Amino acid sequence: MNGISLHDLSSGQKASFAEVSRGLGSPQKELPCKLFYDEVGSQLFEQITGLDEYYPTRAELRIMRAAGADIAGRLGPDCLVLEYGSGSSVKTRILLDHLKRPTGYVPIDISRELLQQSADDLARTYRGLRVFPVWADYTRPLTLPSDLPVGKRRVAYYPGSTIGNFVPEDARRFLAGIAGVCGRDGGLVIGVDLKKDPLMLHRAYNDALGITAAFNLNILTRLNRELGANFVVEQFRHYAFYNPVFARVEMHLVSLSEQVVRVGGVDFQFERGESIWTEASYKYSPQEFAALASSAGWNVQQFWTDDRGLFSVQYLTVVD
Ligand code: AVJ
Repeated sequence: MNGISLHDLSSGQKASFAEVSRGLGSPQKELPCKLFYDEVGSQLFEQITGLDEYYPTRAELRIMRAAGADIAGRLGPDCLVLEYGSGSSVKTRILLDHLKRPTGYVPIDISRELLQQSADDLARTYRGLRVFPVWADYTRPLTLPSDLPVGKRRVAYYPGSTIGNFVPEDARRFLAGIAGVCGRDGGLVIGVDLKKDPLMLHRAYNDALGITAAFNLNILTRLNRELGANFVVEQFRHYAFYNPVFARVEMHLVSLSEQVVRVGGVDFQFERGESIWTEASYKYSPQEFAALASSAGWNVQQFWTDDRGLFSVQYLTVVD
């Protein structure tokens, strides 16, 4: 069975050599964190969400279960739901369980396999729900399918605190872009991880089982496969820490030796101890996020948090 057909923007397909060589060629080497999410990486991420130390997913799920009815009530009936980075769509189900007559659901994801699977699963569970999966790298401008149902309003769902992966200026631009996509009367339900004890953050990105390390290192295996690179994975160390100056967790892959790595026919020199910066995960105070949202054309209407104040789900509306 083929399942629902994907709207294929083919940008999520393969690591781009141009992007990778630009990143590895800069003084502080870096790789875009979207490269984590190949098939293996997406599975590793799913494992991360179940780890004892990784509090965000559980906290967000608890908030969604407690506030689901309230959220759906605020969104109102007949809305078209667009989800950025839908992944396994687990949290989406809580939203869909409460939403009144959604006119359609548009999951957008970079991982083809996960997108196909969850789109098919959702369509099977929610009989009558029109699902329009879009396979795309949503960090780039994208053209949505032209045949989307109209409904009363467009609302975006952006859970997981993936907004934290953008540096604040890019986050602002991205949020402003969503405001444009949703248009007048648009809404956004977004998961935002909050500032907290740095040791708790440290543990969340340095789990005892080493799943986060495997997730980080998998990016090198992917480049070996897709760009014919020759990274020796054992020659790199997963290194993650919370930087309170920038309020972000940084993940790096640190070279354990002086070495040369060939990627797509080009040599890249590594000093011993030199890092590739693979991810930033910004944490916000409620006030800071409200200011960021406001600079992007959104008003925070409602803020929900868990009993320990670790994570937040926020409902934003487009400023008119
Ligand atoms: C999916 C981006 C929210 O930043 O916490 C998990 C990804 N990285 N462990 C995060 C991630 C390392 C995650 N987000």
